[in-house]
Amino acid sequence: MDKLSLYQTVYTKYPYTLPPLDYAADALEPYIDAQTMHLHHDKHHQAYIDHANEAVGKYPELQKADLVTLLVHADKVPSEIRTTLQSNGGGHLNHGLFWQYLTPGGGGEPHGKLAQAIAKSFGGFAQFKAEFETAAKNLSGSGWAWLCVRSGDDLATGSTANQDTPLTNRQWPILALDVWEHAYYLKYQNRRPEYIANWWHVVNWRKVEEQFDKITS
Ligand code: MN3
Repeated sequence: MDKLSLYQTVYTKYPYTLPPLDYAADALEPYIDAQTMHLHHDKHHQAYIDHANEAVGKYPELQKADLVTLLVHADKVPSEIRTTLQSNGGGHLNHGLFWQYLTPGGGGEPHGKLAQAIAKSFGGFAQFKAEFETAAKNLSGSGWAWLCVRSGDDLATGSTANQDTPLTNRQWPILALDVWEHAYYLKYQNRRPEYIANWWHVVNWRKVEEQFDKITS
């Protein structure tokens, strides 16, 4: 099966729509505050969607393709909207993943096959965590930190600038962390490391395990 299809959802069909959160905006307190969640989900994410819809709205032939396909095959997107779609379509896809991997009462450590793969790829959970944090902290400017499946059950941490997606490089994200300032500035100001440290408390490992199982099955 084409792994790309695992990232195609009802929300990545044109016209793109905002996936509702599975939890209340204040449910991730005190780690991620309600005001940030409202602005981030209802305003920032919606703006990416609006801009992506506006761009694709001019090209009926693109509307039949899933957004994931358009992002991975950017060469097939007219140059007039390529950058707009990369930023805004990418923003829509990335945020859709980000919300899924958050949950109140999250945190802890993964179990099962994912735990084994983390041990194999990084040496252990603590080593993985340190490597992921380094990727997130060292990213200069705006972007995302990722845990991705490379091939088989081999895992890697990494980052992308702006709204780029690891899917372009055929890496399969199973965990996403938004390190744009809009994701944390209201509560944490310039303290990105503190935001990252607190974000671990709301990671939805059950969802990450599920995605890992789908990608590797
Ligand atoms: Mn964001």
